[in-house]
Amino acid sequence: MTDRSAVRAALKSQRIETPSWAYGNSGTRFKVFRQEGVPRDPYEKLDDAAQVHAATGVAPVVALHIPWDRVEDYAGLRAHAEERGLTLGAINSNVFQDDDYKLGSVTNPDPAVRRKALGHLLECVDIMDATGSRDLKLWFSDGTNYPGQDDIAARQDRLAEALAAVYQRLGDDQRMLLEYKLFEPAFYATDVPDWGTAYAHCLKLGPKAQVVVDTGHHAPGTNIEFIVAFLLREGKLGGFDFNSRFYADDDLMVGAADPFQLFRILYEVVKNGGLRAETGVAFMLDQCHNIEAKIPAIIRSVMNVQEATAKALLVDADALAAAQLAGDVLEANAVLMDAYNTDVRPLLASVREEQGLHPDPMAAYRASGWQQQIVSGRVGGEQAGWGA
Ligand code: PSV
Ligand code: MN
Ligand code: MN
Repeated sequence: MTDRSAVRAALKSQRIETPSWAYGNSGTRFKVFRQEGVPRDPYEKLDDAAQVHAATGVAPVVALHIPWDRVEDYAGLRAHAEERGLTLGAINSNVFQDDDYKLGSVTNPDPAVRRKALGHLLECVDIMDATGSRDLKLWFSDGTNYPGQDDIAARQDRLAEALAAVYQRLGDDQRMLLEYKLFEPAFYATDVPDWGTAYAHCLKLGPKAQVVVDTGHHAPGTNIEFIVAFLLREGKLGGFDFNSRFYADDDLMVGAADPFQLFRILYEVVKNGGLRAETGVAFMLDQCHNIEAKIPAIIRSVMNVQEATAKALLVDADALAAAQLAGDVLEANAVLMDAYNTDVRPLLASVREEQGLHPDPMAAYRASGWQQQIVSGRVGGEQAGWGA
């Protein structure tokens, strides 16, 4: 039997970090569809994030992407967040949008480009000092398109050198999260293509370097929950970039394409202690809402993570352990599936009511009138956008 009060407490204490870029306009390389009422600057993105937190009660942290969220005064941005009950989360570096980075950033054969990229990463740590952020999230688009284009091992040396310089600069309470991705934009060899590469670099760097698992960054069929269990066991899982995918890095709403996979991942998180705050596992979203309304899509995503977490918490650990010990394959599988097949929506509704929230976050947002307010109020100026 699972302890229902412990389940309720765990659901109340989970924190889900939303990405600033999900509030802005986004699209594919074919077209960005503009939406009415979209934020015009990072301050308005935080205003929208505050609505997601108001509706769900579990999303008080917002990740920033630099330079997309560049402002003059980061302490002022932090104050703006705090006035709305938010804190600023991971600072996502961006060394993938300048012409200079055509052949790579920190792995570029040209030392001048490498210096420029490292300068940006160090600037991101300065920004963390001002925003109070704990995490620097590093994703490198670096890689090659053609065999022979560059020396694979030399690129690893250059990467290690840059990572070590950034690691040196981190404060005592700051971490760096290294994100891997199989391919795109590099199509032949990506410099950080998988968890093994990220893990090996983080292991050499030390305890403040951790791996981040973006759920959209694997080959089809990859067993992501295995990676999660392994990294947690090694104390090297820094967090997630949650999203879902049908084909490649689709950045669709988490839990939309494969809710069973999300459950399996969260079961490994729960089982291996990753829900405990002291493990530092960050539950971040990394999504784009190209055709659907953005704030409700982010609320839905938060709910999807909560539902998968609730199901994972409901797994009867004693019954599962007994079945596993007995070698009862079918029973062990049935215990897991029982939890997955439970409708946890009433449980989550009652947890929310206990927290003084509306039982249905989507309805709460609809009733708030915020959408109408931003559509009529945010006219003029440039809408903030992904890649802007
Ligand atoms: C790269 O595909 C990525 O997942 C990284 O996290 C980037 O920072 C982010 O997407 C940009 O949307
Ligand atoms: Mn990501
Ligand atoms: Mn991605």
